[in-house]
Amino acid sequence: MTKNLVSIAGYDPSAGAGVLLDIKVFERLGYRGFGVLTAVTAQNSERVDRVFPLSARAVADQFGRLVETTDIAGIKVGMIGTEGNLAALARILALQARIPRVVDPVFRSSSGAVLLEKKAWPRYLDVLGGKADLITPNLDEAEILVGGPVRSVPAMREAAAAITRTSRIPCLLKGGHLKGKAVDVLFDGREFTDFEHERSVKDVHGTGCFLSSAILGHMTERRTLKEACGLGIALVGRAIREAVPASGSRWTFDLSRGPVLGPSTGRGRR
Ligand code: PXL
Repeated sequence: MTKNLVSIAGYDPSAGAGVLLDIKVFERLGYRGFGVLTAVTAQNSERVDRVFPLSARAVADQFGRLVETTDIAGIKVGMIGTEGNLAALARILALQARIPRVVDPVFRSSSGAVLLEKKAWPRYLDVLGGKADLITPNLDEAEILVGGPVRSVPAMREAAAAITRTSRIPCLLKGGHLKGKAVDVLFDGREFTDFEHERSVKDVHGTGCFLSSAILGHMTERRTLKEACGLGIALVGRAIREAVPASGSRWTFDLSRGPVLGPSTGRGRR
């Protein structure tokens, strides 16, 4: 049986990020993708113009009706929008402890638009504490979560451990924008793993969404967290190399071509 994965995130009509991208990643990996919207955005490949959050009731009911008839194997959370939706998400995730849950703390877009209202930032780790199996901040988001600069690999290790201590969630801290080498640091609650990778010369929209979705897929395959992160990082690297120009200096993923990429290949289902 094909596994069902759910993205709970924002709607980006340009499909460069958010629920639309997540579902494409799930399906290219061989899963069935489902989506629960937290907010609608008006944006294009250059900037997020406006955010229209949905109510916490709308989020809870979308998810509630979906799981009444769909057996889900994993959940990924991206853009949340509001403090009310953060609380709704905490209730949803707490009831799904038997499946892998990845939370990607999306606070603002690369163009600076606020994607989670600011008053919720300091509460993020507390509210979601113990209710997910991986959290995937980038350097900017880690600085917001720990309240100080995170600009080197040792500082990344310290920040990842601090985030896990506060949230009781293993942390993959993405260092793609680090000066010098590009390295992501995983703290699984016991040990650190560094994933060094090529620095992207392309400014690709949605890499965080892509990565957390790909890692979730691999987590549902009974991989260790370390293996799932390594596979997800390798996959997003490949997708970045194959990304296509969007507009200006920005690039976007093109998942319309090519074979199924992931763990569900080779099982004779396709
Ligand atoms: O890449 C972060 C992100 C996530 N989700 C949605 C977005 C963005 C960035 O613009 O619009 C819906």
